[in-house]
Amino acid sequence: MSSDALTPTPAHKFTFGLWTVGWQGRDPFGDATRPALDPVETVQRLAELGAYGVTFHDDDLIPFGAGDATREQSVKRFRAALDAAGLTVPMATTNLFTHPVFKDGAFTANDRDVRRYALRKTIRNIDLAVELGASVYVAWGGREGAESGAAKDVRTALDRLKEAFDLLGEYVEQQGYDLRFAIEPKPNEPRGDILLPTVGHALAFINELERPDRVGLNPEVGHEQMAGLNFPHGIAQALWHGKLFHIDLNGQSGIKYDQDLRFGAGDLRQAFWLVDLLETAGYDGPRHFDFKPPRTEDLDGVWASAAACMRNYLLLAERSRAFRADPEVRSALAASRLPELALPTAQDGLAALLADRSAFEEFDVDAAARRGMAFEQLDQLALEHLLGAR
Ligand code: XLS
Ligand code: MN
Ligand code: MN
Repeated sequence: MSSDALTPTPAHKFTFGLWTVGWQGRDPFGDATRPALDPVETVQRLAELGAYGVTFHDDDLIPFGAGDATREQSVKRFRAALDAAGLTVPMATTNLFTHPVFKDGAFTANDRDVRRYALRKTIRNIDLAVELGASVYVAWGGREGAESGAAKDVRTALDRLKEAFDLLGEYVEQQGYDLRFAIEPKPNEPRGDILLPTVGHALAFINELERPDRVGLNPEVGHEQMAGLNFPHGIAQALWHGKLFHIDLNGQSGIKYDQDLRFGAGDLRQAFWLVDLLETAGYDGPRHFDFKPPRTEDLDGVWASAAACMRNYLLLAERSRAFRADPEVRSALAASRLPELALPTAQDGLAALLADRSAFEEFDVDAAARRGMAFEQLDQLALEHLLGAR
């Protein structure tokens, strides 16, 4: 494996949220274990590590409630740092969850004033996102949900959620912005149950919007895995619908709280299949890391963890290339009848299918049932490539 293939460069399109390396380690049981990071330093350090860009919530960059002067100053410093480091801002998002005003949600808060405020807060940051060059705007509705049954009328809340995306789409269109929205599903945390809990729920919701073409997904590895779902399968379906607008890469070990481990930690086999999919399916968006360096780490550990996210992605990409290039894998794929799955089931149409006695009347069901699928040999080859044994 050449060391070049493992050196991150901007061409790999690795991006990080300011809030990821900037996480101070505050959790429900403990205080911060690390000092705050200046976004300017984050930009410099990420550029040194080979990243392509940074992303942010409005409040990561400009303290909540700051006056115009502080706002301008923060943006000016950030922009100067980006220019000096050559980093891009492909995506931005809104913090609609930290301030107590959002305790019952933002776009779906029962309190109408809060909903109107949330839309204005989002629109203000959309202007900044576009100014900084973003083409994707993420919407994670962490507080859109409930802990108890009667507290949220889910069907009405979905009306309000649709209303919000329709208004935001109208605004973006009115301004002539080249900006698409990416909904980020999550099953729970911080709310007991969050609306649009999985990729599938969000895909169905998008179809009900006024401007479905402008809205896609930003799935996060750990979020689907918190629901026990197969992340690469979810991503494959998002790609199939043309809806993978962005992606949040991290690690998660099974069904528990949102761990946000560095990419490659947690479920390594799913990480392998995910990279294999992204690299072979032609996904060309940012590889965005949304992780939290554990609170055990000092700042050196933070940068080591960020570097490891990129290195693990590149290692897995290299393992995927080796897997796909192996002649034994090609034969194993054929033995498992993958090429056959790509053939239409009834290429001559329904009438031909109905007239084909070999398809039913003369079909040897027992013989077909006896045929092994050879999946174990194929999967073992994948495992050996993943382990570096081939
Ligand atoms: C939280 C989400 C959040 C979004 C951006 O679980 O992952 O960080 O990605 O608001
Ligand atoms: Mn997460
Ligand atoms: Mn995320």
